Amino acid sequence: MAADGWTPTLEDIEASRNALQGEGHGGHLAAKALKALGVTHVFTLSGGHIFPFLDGCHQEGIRLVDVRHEANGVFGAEGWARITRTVGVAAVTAGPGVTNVISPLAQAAANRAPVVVLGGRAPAFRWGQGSLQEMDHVPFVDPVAPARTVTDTTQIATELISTILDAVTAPRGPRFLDFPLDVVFNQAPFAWDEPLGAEQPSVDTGAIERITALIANAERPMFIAGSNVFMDRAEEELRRFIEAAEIPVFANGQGRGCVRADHRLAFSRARSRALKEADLVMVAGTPLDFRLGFGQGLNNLIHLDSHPDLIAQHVDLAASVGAPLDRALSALADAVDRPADTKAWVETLSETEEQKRAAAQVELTSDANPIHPMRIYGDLVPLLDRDAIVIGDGGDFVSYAGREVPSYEPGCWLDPGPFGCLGVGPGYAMAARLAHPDRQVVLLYGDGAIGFAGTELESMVRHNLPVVCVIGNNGIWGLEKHPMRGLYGYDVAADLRPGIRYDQMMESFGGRGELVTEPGEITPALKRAFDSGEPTVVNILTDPEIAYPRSSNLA
Ligand SMILES: Cc1ncc(C[n+]2csc(CCOP(=O)(O)OP(=O)(O)O)c2C)c(N)n1
Ligand SMILES: [Mg+2]
Repeated sequence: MAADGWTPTLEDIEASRNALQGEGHGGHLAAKALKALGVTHVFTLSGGHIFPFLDGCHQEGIRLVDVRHEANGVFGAEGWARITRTVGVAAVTAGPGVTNVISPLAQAAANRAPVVVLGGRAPAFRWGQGSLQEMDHVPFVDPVAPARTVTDTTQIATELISTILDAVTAPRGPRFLDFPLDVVFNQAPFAWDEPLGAEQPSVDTGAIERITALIANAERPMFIAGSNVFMDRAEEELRRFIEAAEIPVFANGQGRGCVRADHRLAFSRARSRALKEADLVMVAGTPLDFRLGFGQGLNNLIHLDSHPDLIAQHVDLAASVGAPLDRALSALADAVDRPADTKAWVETLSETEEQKRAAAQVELTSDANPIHPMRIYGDLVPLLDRDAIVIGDGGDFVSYAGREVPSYEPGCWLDPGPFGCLGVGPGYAMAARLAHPDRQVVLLYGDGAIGFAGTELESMVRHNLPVVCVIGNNGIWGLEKHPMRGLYGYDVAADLRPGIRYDQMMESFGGRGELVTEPGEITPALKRAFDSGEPTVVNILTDPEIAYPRSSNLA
């Protein structure tokens, strides 16, 4: 779908009907249905079972983004979905093509990302006789992404349209359809049944009243904005609400940038202090999971999310609203008649924020050699445009980025989220650059993480997607090595070969490479990378002895 985040209405789809008449094989019918929904890109890796989809997309002018491993195609679709706030589509071949995408589907499920995967499938008319890659995918895909087999060529468009509308409607998430070879190669006229419009949950006005009463009595309220604030296009209403109520706001995941980092009510570093001292904690658009201490011990906890199914059941809530966040926050902004008196509280948080910011300067400007990973951010952040899209794939190196890279616009930050699957980077970054060809796209890459999907740097070059990939190359699985040492006094299975020339790997793929070993070389190398307009790896050797100061727990 279009990069400006258009989600089609039933009327839009109906209007496409006449433009998309005709007959075709099943793949062509599917491509017409995708086109009717405004889908412009499909991520894929070829295989005979899905030739009709590839042909259909080619005929209909849908861009195929072909990759080197199916997982990265589905990460691409997930990145597309989470950046454009519309459906991300991938097509994968039967058998191993499908088994290869379980991790990305599970990640899309954890992120509630509207991803639709089209799978090939051995022919129905020979089922049970041992066709190539014959396997019933549905029973093992279904637990991570609702899965169905399409059994009739004439139903392809109808099933695909209703599946996509289901995926993009809160509580959102990935869906899977597979298509037996005979069903997708057969011909049929293009037709679809009108999809049913989904009922949107309404905003509970009683809950809005309770929340405004709690706000009126609060002295130290805080608001945490998570990814569904962005997915529900609620950023304007969020800003209106926090300004009306004078509530300091912190961001989680894609909530970053929904209120710009330099807004007077936006905070990040004072978060743990705020969580400890707040007398009212409003969490919107993110689960109350390990990232928020499971919501335990928080005073007057309020949970808002896009759908009633997403509201936490494991903690006592002072109030909750399960409805689209643009509407919930709009109702709240309208209902707040006077701001809370939070002046002293906002000042306290500002002081903490400033102290922590000042304390970080030593590391951000460090001249140490080997390079301190923080120094990379000291040099990188001033080179970023306000709408740069920053993607994290790695351990400690990305944790530093989470602290140091500010977001000034919604949809500028993408990390794996709570499922934490390494290897997402190239898929997300390619999707970001395809969706926003005029913006800086930066992939922050651990040297461990690059091992999962590093050959996709070739896809990045082949598709001419000038992403700046910055590798924090410490020669270790840092986020595992240091905690293991802390726990057992030694570590095992945590080393990589130091100094690997990932820059040369990128050059061999036809892209640009830069090796950086001195702190003073970081800024010039990054500038050259941004100016080059070519996909570039900036391979920065960093100090393996530096461990991210970590307090979070696994459970
Ligand atoms: C698919 C997958 N496998 C393993 C892990 C566990 N894990 C999380 S962070 C990490 C280390 C990452 O190392 P690197 O990318 O080099 O970053 P660093 O911590 O060294 O900065 C590992 C192995 C994971 N999150 N995902
Ligand atoms: Mg590493």
